[in-house]
Amino acid sequence: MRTQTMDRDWIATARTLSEALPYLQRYAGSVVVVKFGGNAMGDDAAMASFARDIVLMRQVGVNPVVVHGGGPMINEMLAKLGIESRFVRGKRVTDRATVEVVEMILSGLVNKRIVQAINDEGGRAVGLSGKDDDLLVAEADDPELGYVGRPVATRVQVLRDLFGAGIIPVVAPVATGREKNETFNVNGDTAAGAIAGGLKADRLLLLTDVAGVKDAAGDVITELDAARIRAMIEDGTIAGGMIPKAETALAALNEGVRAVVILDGRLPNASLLELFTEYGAGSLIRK
Ligand code: X2W
Repeated sequence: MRTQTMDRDWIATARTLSEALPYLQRYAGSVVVVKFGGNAMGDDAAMASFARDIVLMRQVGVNPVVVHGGGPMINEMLAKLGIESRFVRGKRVTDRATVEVVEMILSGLVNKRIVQAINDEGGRAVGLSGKDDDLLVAEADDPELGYVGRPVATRVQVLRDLFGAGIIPVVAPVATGREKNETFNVNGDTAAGAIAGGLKADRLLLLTDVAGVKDAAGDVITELDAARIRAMIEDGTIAGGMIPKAETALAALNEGVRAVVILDGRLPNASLLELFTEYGAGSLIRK
């Protein structure tokens, strides 16, 4: 609809678009892997807003890949089925009954919800899991954890094929194994890191529910290198749920990802803020 009322600052809107040009140029043709965690998913409005950001990225020539989690949704279904959940070092202890629920919820319910949200915003999303075309191959991480997988190989050609067709891949963190008929539950951050590594992505965005990596005083560190991350894990400044994210960042940088950003996915348009404005959201980690 056309309007000539200045009921909002249209001139500022136009200026914002103009100022984004250098960033749009910088990221055109790049590969950006976005980890969308279950805690960041929120309500339908938050889902739609996330989907819009992804569609916009694709529209301006970025090749986005969404790798999602869904821990809270798995918890809910396990509770309904009367199966107990236990976490060891941030990972779900996964027996045979649990891995079946994990695959159903992640590859089914959560994956299709995100695919649909992206399509509803005018994008073309296709959902897959690590089993599709052997995208993510894992082996048992730790005998104590059961069917929890540690990624040992990726086969990312299917993602490049989808990019070429203008399609946004949405990946559930369920992996296949080296033996026939194996299924592994992979932590969403770990899966996103492995896929970003396989693609040698330009950016891995880990959308979480905290503002970023914090120093001992509790302030967000906007830019840091791998050595500082390692030191902060060692001295305990990085603790709890930030440990797997920080370790994912280190592994991804090692495999050739250019930079990893840990940022608050609850901020409106968090990924656009990070990619297309001078304001870098969250913590940027480089080698
Ligand atoms: C996770 C997979 C889902 C996930 C789980 O079973 O909950 C392991 O813990 P969020 O929402 O990103 O936490 N897998 C091994 O990572 O979900």
